[in-house]
Amino acid sequence: MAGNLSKSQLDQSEQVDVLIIGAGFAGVYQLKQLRDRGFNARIVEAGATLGGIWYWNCYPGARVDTHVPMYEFSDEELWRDWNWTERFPDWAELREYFAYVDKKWDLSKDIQFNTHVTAAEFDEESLQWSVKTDDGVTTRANSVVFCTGFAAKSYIPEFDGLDDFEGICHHTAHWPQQGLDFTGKRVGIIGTGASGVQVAQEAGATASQLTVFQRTPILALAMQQKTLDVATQDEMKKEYPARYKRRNESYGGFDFPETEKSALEVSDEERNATFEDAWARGGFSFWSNTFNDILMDMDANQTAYDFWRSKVHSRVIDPVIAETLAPAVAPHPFGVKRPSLEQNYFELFNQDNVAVVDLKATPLEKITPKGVQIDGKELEFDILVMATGFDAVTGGLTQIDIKGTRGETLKQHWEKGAKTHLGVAVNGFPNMLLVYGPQSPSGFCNGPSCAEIQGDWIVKMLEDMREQKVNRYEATADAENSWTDHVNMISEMTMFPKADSWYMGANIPGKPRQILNYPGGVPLYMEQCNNAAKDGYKGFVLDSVKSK
Ligand code: N01
Repeated sequence: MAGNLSKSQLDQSEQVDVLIIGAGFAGVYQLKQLRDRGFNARIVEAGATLGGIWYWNCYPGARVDTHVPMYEFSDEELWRDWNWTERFPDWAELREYFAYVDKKWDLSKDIQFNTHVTAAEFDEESLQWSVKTDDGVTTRANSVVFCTGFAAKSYIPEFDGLDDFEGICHHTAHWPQQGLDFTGKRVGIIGTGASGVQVAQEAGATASQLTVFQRTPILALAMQQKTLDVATQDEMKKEYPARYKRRNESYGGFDFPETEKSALEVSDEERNATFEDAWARGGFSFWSNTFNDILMDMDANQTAYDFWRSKVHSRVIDPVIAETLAPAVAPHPFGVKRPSLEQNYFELFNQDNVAVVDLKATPLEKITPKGVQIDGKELEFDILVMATGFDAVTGGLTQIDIKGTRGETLKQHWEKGAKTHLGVAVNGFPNMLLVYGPQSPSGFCNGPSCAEIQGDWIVKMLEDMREQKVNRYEATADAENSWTDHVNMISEMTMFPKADSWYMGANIPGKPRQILNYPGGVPLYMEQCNNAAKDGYKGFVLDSVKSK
C-alpha cells in the first residue's frame, strides 16, 4: 500500500510513544487523535488494508447490521463528503470508506500492514513494552493500546474428520480475498449466526444445493435494506450532529430514542402496533427500541418472541420447516443472544434448492472426505462454510503472548475469567490499554461509537499521563476485582446469562462463562470512567519513575 510504513523504517525506529495494535475503527481513531496531540503513534495491522473486521470478513453477503449514519466516524470533515449507496452497507463499501478515511486523515504512513503482533512484554527497567512482530522486528513503546476488536480470533469446532474434507472449506473470517463463486455448487453452511445468515442468502441464490446446519435457531430481524441516493443523504446530514450526539447517550451507541413503556402495561393492540412499527423501521429497532423491559422481564420478552415467531411462520410455507426455524418454545430469551439482520433468509427455505438440518435433532457425526455425515447418512458438498463464530472479545488478546510484570501472560491472568479495571486496563500489565476490550461496552456497543467514546477517554488519559509526567500507570488488583464484581452484578439483573452466547463466552468449549461486555449501557459506563479520571484515575497506581 502506498505510504505504508516500511519494515526497515520501523526496525530503525528506536521507540514510539504509543504502539496501537489493529487498524479497524478503534485503531485508526486512536492513531488520528494521538498524532493530533503530538504523540509519536503507530499502528501494526495484520491485514493488508485498513478496516479491521472488514478486511477479513469479505465473504459473500457480509454487510454491517447497523444503519447509516451510525456506522461511521462522527467527524464532519469525513461525513460531509461521504455518501453510502445502501442503508446497510456491504464489506466492499466499508473498505472504500476506510480508504477514504485513510486519504482524509493521512493514516497509512504510520501503519505497518501485513504484520502480526506475536508477543509483547513489559520491561520494568525501561518502563517500556517490547512488541514483537512476525517479521522478526521488536518495537519499543511507552504505551500499547490494543484495538484488536471483538472478533480477531475465529473459532472452528473440532469436528471429527474435518481435515479429510476434499472440497473447499473456509471460515467466514478467513474468506479468500479474491472471492469464491457458489454458482452451481453444493454448499453446506455450518452455523446460523449473523455470518451464517448472510452467506446463506447469497449461496441460496446461485448454489445448486444449499444445506444450512442449524444448532440454535437464529432470531433474525428484518433488515429493511434500502438504497440511498446523495439527495436523501444531503437531507439526512442536517440531522447528523444531533444523531451523533445521541449515540453518546444511548445504551448501545445508536441513535434510537428512549423507550419508556413496559410491554406489559399496554394493550395487545398497542403492543402489536409498536412491534409492527419497529419491524417496519427495520434493523435493530425491534431489538433495541420497542419496550423498556424486553431484556429484563421474561413475560415482556415472551411477547417479543411471539411476535417474531409469527412473522417467520407467515413467510415459511412448510410448517415443519417453519417450526425448525422458529419453534414454539423459544431457544433462549429474545435479544440476549445477538440477533442478526436478514433480507430473505426465511424465504430461502421455500426454495427447492435449500434445506435446513436441525443439529439438535440430528447431530453432526463427522466430516467426511465428500461432505457431512448426519444420522448415518452422508450429504455431499463442494464447498463447506464454517460460519462458526469467534473466541470473542478475549481471544484476540490472549492469542498474543502478552507478558506483564509477574512473568504471567494475559492468557494466564484471565484463565478463570477476564478481569479488568473499567474494561481498559489490567493489573500486572502497566502502560497497556484496551479499546473495545472485555468488561467495556464492547460487543454491546456500535463499534464506531465505542471507538470514539471509549477512545476519547483513553486518549485523554494518555495526555494526562504525559502532562503529569507519569511514565508508569497500572490498574490495582482491588480495582480490577471490584469492576469485575460490578459488571457481574449488573449482568445478574439482566437475562443475558440465560443464553449460551458469545456474549457469555459460552460458544467456546472450556471458556469461563462470564458476561464479556459491560451490560449497563454506554452512559453508565462512561460516567464511571469519567468519575475515575476526575478522581485522579482512581483504581490506578500512577508513578513518575526514573527509568533505570
Ligand atoms: O458467529 P456466532 P457469527 N456445531 O457465534 C454455530 C458479528 N457479526 O460469525 O448458536 C454446530 O454468532 C453456532 O451455534 P449455537 C455479530 O456481532 C456482525 O455468525 O452456538 N454449530 C452459531 O449458529 C455476531 O454476533 C455482522 O448453537 C456450531 C454459529 O455457529 C458476531 O459477529 C456480520 C458449532 C456461530 O454464530 C458473530 O457472528 C457477521 C458446532 N460445534 C457477524 N459451534 C454484521 O454486523 C458453533 N456453531 C455485519
